[in-house]
Amino acid sequence: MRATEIVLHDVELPLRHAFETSSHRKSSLRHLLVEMTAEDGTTGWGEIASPAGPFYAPETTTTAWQTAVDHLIPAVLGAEWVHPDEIAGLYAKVRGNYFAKAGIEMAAWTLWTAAESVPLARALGGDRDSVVAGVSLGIEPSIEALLTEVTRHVESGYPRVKLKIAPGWDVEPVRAVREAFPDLDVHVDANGAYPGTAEAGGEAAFDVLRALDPFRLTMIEQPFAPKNFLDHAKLTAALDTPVCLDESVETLDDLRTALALKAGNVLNIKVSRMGGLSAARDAHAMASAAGWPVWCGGMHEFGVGRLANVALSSLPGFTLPSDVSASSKYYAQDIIDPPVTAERGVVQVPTAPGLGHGVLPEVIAAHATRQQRFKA
Ligand code: OSB
Ligand code: MG
Repeated sequence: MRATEIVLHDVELPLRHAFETSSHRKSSLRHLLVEMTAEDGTTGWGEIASPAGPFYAPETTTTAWQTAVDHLIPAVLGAEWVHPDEIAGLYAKVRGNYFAKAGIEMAAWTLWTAAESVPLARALGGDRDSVVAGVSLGIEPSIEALLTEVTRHVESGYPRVKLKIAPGWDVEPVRAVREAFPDLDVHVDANGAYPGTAEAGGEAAFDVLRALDPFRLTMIEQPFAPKNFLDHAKLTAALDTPVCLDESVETLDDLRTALALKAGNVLNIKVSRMGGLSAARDAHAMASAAGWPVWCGGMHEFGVGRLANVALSSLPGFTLPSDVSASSKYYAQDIIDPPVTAERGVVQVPTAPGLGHGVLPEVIAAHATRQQRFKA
């Protein structure tokens, strides 16, 4: 297979509900769509779902565009390959930049599965027809506003709710949600906002996290900074509540480190964070073999990245609900047709070849702020 044309689309979609994390607040999102065409005319799509700013990972939309243009697209355009597992090898010399790599590699996966007439989920080793979705709720201006959001999503059938926490917004919101919903599957995600024991306030932060233990949370996700494996290990040993890693695991080597140190006991696998579907599939195999349950995390993807997440979530080790909520949770108009829907929190895995849903070029064009075409 040979990609002879790649078009990069810089697309901004308005969010239906502003989203706030421990670091910033957003009312629209800009992602880069990768349209990859082979010499026989078959097309695949990928999504570079980098946040605009370097707060989740070092990449930004701007650096991802530049890395794709200067390094990844030149390496992939015109190169011969037999299977998408070979794509990462084409730009093996490029360090990091996992979001940019993931979008390019995803386009190759959807291109290849379209050409082979096989659904993306099956090609990855998925064996489920549907996957269970959870929602991720941002930091709200008040506990009342948070309870309104939780209620809205529980009433629309989502069986799991993840709450973003940060120092100062942790024990009280968790207590309020637990009191209002005694049996709900609730977990929290700190995006690394708590200081570790080598930093000022680290001991106090440890006590706050310990105070979350009685609330029967399904997990505490990424309390400490990405490279702080040791405090994650210390917390894992200290709590009954499982500890989940997100930002810490960008590579299979990071995962080996986490497994060896017992720096958690659950893994959030993000296609974007791990540089693509092949690495995400391999992380799933490695974590599952070690007995860690996994789930698929999201980056508020548009439909292309969302469908890749749905396909990945159909693999057997994805035993916890994934962040693959309906397109409509975030976007009034998605760029795929039909949009991803959830029926009482259950999302169907597409059975059509490739990505499995159509892509809407006119919607992409209407929301694109720039487009650039590259030819072999
Ligand atoms: O940590 O999971 C995270 C979005 C941006 C940055 C980090 C995270 C998130 C989410 C998104 O939680 C969840 C989703 O896409 O549904
Ligand atoms: Mg997370």
